[in-house]
Amino acid sequence: MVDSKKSELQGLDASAVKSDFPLLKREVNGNQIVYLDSAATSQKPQVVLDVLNSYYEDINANVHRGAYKIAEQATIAMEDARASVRQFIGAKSDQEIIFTKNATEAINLVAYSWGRKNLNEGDAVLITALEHHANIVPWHQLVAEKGIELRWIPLTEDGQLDLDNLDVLMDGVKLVSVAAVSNVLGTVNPIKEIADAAHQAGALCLIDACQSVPHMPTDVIDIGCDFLAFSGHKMCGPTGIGVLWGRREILEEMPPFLGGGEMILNVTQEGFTTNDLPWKFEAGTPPIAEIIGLGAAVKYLTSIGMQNVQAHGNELTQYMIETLSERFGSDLSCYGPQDANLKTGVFSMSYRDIHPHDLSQVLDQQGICVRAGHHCAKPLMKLLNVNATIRASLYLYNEKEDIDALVTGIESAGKFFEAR
Ligand code: C6P
Repeated sequence: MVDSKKSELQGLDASAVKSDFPLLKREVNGNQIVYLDSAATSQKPQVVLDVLNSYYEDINANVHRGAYKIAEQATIAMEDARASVRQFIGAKSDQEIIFTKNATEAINLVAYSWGRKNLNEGDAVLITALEHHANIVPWHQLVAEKGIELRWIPLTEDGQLDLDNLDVLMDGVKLVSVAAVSNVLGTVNPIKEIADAAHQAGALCLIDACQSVPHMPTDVIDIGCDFLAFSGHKMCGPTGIGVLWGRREILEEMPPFLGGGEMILNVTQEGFTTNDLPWKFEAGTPPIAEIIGLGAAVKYLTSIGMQNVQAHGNELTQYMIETLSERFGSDLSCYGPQDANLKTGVFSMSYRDIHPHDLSQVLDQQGICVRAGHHCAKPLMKLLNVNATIRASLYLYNEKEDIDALVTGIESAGKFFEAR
């Protein structure tokens, strides 16, 4: 099915891909929906919806427990999904793939387990000025609890990481934790270079890959990081499922995060022993359907080809940059790099003096879904000197027509507010 939608050379047929996503067929406020909020969450293809349904209809049972047929089938389906995820990110072993609720929980797992064991007063954690709150607040908590220092890599004028003083910033750092792609600016960060610098300084490196894994090929060995966190719901999978990948030797040394069933080998009145990886970090009944759904999402993306997804994203990003500057000139400020080679299809904007929430409401009347607000990146908003922006974000099912619809929508919103 999907094979016909991919060109062996490059690119994909977005219109054919779009037809895989039932929600994109609906109308909103009397208009065909134009979904431009995939950085918040992506839509789900029929194959993922079908797998969720068939789990509940055919093999719904708890995993790693029952010795009966459907329990066995559910366990196999879940562990098969783990293997698909492992392959998708180039990891060496299924034992390194830990299922969490989302990327937020994956980063918190590292902060609670590795951080509380290895960080002490005076140790530094280095993050960047463009991080999502999920990669800020867990470290703030360790500042309060353990007296660690939180350091920030600054940004250049055009929203790239300013790495000029990286050597100085690395001094005394135990962990560098960086987003691969900014959820506000779309900036693609040089994570290989940063992981390398972290290791040279004797630090570990965590990559928040929430906005990169859905959009480009990922290979944890090639990146050279120690941890990688991402969410299933931004990559065609269900909500409620995320992944922490970690290097096995590091995970082995980490204490469990949550305690309960599944994460133990033995429990007595005196204490407990922990299960093997990855279950040591998966306390309680896992989100079985969601894990299986994520496996289906990964297979779907793989069948299209992540090179093709990336190439399509680049093409749309280039088109968006050109179209916005041609049509709006200085009426529209677009934050972050304005070079398609330096960013993904995430566009945070201010249009004239129209408040982003007002603008998004007028766009909604035309069926156009964008996000308005601080995008869970308040330190970055402060640097940009704004309280909120309007953000349009693209994915594999978007077409140039969607960008044209956004442009027309912004123009008509401009006229609407002019007339008031
Ligand atoms: N960003 C956005 O609209 P969760 O909520 O755990 O699935 O993902 C957290 C997260 C972590 N890092 C980055 C870079 C992210 O973009 C996100 C989620 C969404 O931008 C929801 S706030």
